[in-house]
Amino acid sequence: MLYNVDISINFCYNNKLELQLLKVNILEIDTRDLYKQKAHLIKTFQNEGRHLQITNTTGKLVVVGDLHGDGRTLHYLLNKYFFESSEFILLFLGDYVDREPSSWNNHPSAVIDQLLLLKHQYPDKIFLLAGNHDLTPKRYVPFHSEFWNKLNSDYYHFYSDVLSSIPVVATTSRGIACCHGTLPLRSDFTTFDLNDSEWIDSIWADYYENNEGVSRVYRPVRLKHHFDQSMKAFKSSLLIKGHNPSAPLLMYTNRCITMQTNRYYNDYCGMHIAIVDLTKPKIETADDIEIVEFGGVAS
Ligand SMILES: [Mn+2]
Repeated sequence: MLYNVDISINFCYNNKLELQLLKVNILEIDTRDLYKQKAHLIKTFQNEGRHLQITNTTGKLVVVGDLHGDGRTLHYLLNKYFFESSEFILLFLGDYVDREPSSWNNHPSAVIDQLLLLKHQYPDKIFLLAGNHDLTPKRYVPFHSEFWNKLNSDYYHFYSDVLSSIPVVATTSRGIACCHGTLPLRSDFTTFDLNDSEWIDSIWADYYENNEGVSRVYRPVRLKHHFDQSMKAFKSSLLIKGHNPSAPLLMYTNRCITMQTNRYYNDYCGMHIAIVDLTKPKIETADDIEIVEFGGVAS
């Protein structure tokens, strides 16, 4: 399938609604090649494992939170941090599908298609982690998904097979762990099978500062002692995660960052990315990295 999506970027750098039109652009996405690469993509992800280890000690790592179909934001980031400089590698924290702009209703896969094409082209520079929306709704908690519900069975199997093979946790060699919802409580996995509840629970769960009010939430709850246990298991000091737009940006004395990077939640929690200098010998807290807040991207 060959299709076009409008990725015109109206970007404002501050919160004063000062919009600056940066680029009017139509992106052509050709998925014919992508569908032929299914086996190769699955193999690439399987080789990374559920626990992806980023061993680079040069350059910068840009960590991007939930995109939720926000192709304009993706293209702003790719233009700024990928196509124009070779010093960056990009890690995406999952939830690529659903909640895309209504004008994209006919192409709800535009963001994930683009990311998979990039992964195929630059396997050592583009890294993807799984979010709960990227796994088929029948896994663990059924939820309404605009993306999965619209796919015919051929496409359904392509995305289901490819997305269910991507890593769940990433760590760098200098103290950073990244995931979608929470880290698993242990790191010694012997199975790649996502049906292992430890994987699925961790993708769906949220961290809380304390027990207050958590009895009302339906997703698995993780508290500080879970966080400490997981961070020890994954030998990390700082966690960068997405998933929960209600979580504070910083928790656990600046050792847990929660970000969204899409316009859908912009009014709610803003949009952030994290930039990690991979040459730094040791990362302890959020103070050791750069968190960039967007002013907003107009629809
Ligand atoms: Mn999520």
